[in-house]
Amino acid sequence: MQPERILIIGGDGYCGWATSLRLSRAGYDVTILDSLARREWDREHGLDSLVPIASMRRRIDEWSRLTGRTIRFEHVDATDYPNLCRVVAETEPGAIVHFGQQRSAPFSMIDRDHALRTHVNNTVGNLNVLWALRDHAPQAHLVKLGTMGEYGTPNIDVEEGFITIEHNGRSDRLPFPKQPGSFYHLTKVSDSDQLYFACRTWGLRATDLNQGIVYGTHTDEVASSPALANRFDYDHIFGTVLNRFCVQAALGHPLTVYGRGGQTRSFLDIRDTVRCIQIALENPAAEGEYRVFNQFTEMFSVAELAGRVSAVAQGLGLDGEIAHLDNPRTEREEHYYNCVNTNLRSLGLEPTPLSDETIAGLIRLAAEHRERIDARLIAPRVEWRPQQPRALPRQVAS
Ligand code: NAD
Ligand code: USQ
Repeated sequence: MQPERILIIGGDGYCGWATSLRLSRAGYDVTILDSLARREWDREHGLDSLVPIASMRRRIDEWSRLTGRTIRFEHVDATDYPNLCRVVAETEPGAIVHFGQQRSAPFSMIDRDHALRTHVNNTVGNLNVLWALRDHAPQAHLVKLGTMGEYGTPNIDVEEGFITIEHNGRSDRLPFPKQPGSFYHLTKVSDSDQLYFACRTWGLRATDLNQGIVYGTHTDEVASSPALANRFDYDHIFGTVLNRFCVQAALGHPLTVYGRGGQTRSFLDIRDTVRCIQIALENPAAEGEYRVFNQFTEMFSVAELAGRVSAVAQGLGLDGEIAHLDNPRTEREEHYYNCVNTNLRSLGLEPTPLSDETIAGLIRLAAEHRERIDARLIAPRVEWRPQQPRALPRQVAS
């Protein structure tokens, strides 16, 4: 039997690269489509991965040399509809995994331009993927990366995508209310609506993976050669909280807790990200089905995470100091938070809990690459509510 062909959009990124290698190793015939926009955004903002990452060509050659397996690469932007359709038609995928979006909340809040770029990139890209599926691969299973942040922090338990509501004596199962916390998170809400509509209307099959915050970097495959290394972001735009805290601890920089740190979020190890994607692929949605899996394994407040990292850092002879900064974001710092995550568990996910060994490993990794850390990139600079009035747009001012 031919191996299942799979198209991975955004396969050069943090989650996408680790997943591409895992699926290739598992026997899937992998094609990566990526615009390499993320590398460009890094250059534009003076950022760089803590761990050096090889070019896409070098990555793929190294994988082929080590395993004898081929991964094809298409340097295409999902917003370029003709080329996206060409790749989908040529690949004839059994499934498409869509990671390929601008994924930083702070990036989307820098100014109107960044909010707009995020919306065009993510929303047009997602619409294009749906139309390309409809017209060129209608049987393919779409596995789309959403985010737990779509739900916000409601004062009730967060269900997996849908909630049964009783109203005026009638009852219905309806999409769970969404209260996203940034223009980036808003794009994911729009994507979810688009997916649900496309499944209802055209009979597409889709799994929306509402993923929590990913931490870590190593999976067996990316750890097998420096040329296969995964990116690891620590800066104030793309770095996520736990990864950032570990780099800060290694540097002797106080851990940057925003506000009181009672903000609670969902988390998972990148090793579980790749397992979850594989589980979703092995158990595809039915024709016309739109389903949502909450993809996380544990919930922590930011203050709890800072405490965990601080304790491990001190055990390694580091300061592990914790600082409470004025919160640059508009978000609740104390709130109820309890999210359901039974769908992936019931399909066989065995969670990897956050361990002190994992935290220590990340601190050591950061120490190893200490000379690459730019301490100026740590303090948050993007304000959700800027204090200063902005200048008029240029066309008006001149
Ligand atoms: P990343 O920035 O490391 O990777 C995204 C990749 O997509 C990059 O290689 C980029 O070049 C590519 N890309 C972006 N726009 C594209 C376009 N229009 N066409 C083609 N390629 C494009 O991000 P990541 O951390 O790997 O996140 C992957 C997905 O998972 C995103 O959709 C993100 O919203 C979601 N997610 C990430 C996290 C996390 O903690 N990293 C948590 C929840 C959800
Ligand atoms: N935070 C700090 N200190 C820091 C960085 C962050 O206190 O130095 C706080 C933030 O205020 C926020 C929480 O930590 O309350 C999480 O922030 P984050 O930057 O780690 O995560 P977020 O902006 O939510 O975005 C990340 C990914 C995004 C993904 C999302 C999953 O960048 O792609 O969608 O996590 S979720 O949060 O479930 O929506």
